[in-house]
Amino acid sequence: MKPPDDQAPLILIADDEPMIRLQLRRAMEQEGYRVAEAKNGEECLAAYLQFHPDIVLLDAIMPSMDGFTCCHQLQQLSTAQPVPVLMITGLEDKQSVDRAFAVGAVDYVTKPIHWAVLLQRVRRLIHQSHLYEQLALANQELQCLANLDGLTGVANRRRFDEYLNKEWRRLTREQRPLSLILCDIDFFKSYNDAYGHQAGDLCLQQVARTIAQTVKRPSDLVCRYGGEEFVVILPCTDAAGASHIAQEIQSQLRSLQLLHNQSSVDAFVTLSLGIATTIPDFQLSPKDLIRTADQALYAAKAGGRNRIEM
Ligand code: GH3
Ligand code: MG
Ligand code: MG
Ligand code: MG
Repeated sequence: MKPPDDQAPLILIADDEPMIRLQLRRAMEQEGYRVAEAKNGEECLAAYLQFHPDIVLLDAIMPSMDGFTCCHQLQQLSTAQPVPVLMITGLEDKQSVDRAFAVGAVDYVTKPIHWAVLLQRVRRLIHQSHLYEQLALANQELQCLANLDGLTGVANRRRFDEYLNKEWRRLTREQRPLSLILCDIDFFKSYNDAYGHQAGDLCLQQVARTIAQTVKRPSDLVCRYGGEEFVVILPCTDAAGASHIAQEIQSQLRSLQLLHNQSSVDAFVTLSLGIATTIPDFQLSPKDLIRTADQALYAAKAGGRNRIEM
């Protein structure tokens, strides 16, 4: 008999007959699995929430909550992953089999138990359940990457749209302000021409990092809006707050002293910044806020660059 370690798969056994539970426990422990037990459906649900087993071996007929109801409720607990339930029951009729699969069971074994078959099925279900978990994790990572800009590591345009819409709806409900700061590097075309495209990319990375480090709240989001444009979403921030942050971005970037000998406003890389603030409501849309920030940015460019307009 393999001693169970605390990494071993955990099997939850739910059956009202103590003898069956004992036999199942012995068979599972012999394979090196850990075991938890429940006497009925209610206990099974509680044990599932407490222990998060890898799979559930579930009897169909039990007093109070039966296996069908329990299986159905188990599937409602997690939206991420179906709970792997293997029904073990004396019921052999088609109706019971169909009902078990209809409530979410993934496998069905009849009593008297054919032990070799049961063990193979348990092994396969555990394997599948682990694959499913790995897939879910990989998917999460992909989701995360799909929201980031490859060059600078800040959020991309797609994430910007998604987050702005979400915060717009929230702040419409809460009637609190939302600010945007649109930042555009001054004379960046001539920066590329003077220092080369690779240096340009490095410059974009440094500007992105500077903005990201200046912005402090967890709810603030820095995004790459376009080529050399960045946008900061500042929920629950009024015009004065946004203006303060814009000045801070400007001065932090200035202190980096990134040389730009083709700029006619400074010896270093500078930004023009446009701020827009509103209390979102149903008459307006995020597009209006973006347009206002864009107009402010345009005014900053027209007014001589290296400045903030709102
Ligand atoms: P302005 O002060 O009016 O903003 O002038 P500008 O030269 O910055 O503006 P313009 O829109 O004419 O040029 C933007 C430049 O940004 C052009 C493009 O070559 C450069 N650019 C855009 N994306 C990237 C990128 O990913 N890497 C590099 N190195 N350059 C980029
Ligand atoms: Mg029973
Ligand atoms: Mg631009
Ligand atoms: Mg520019």
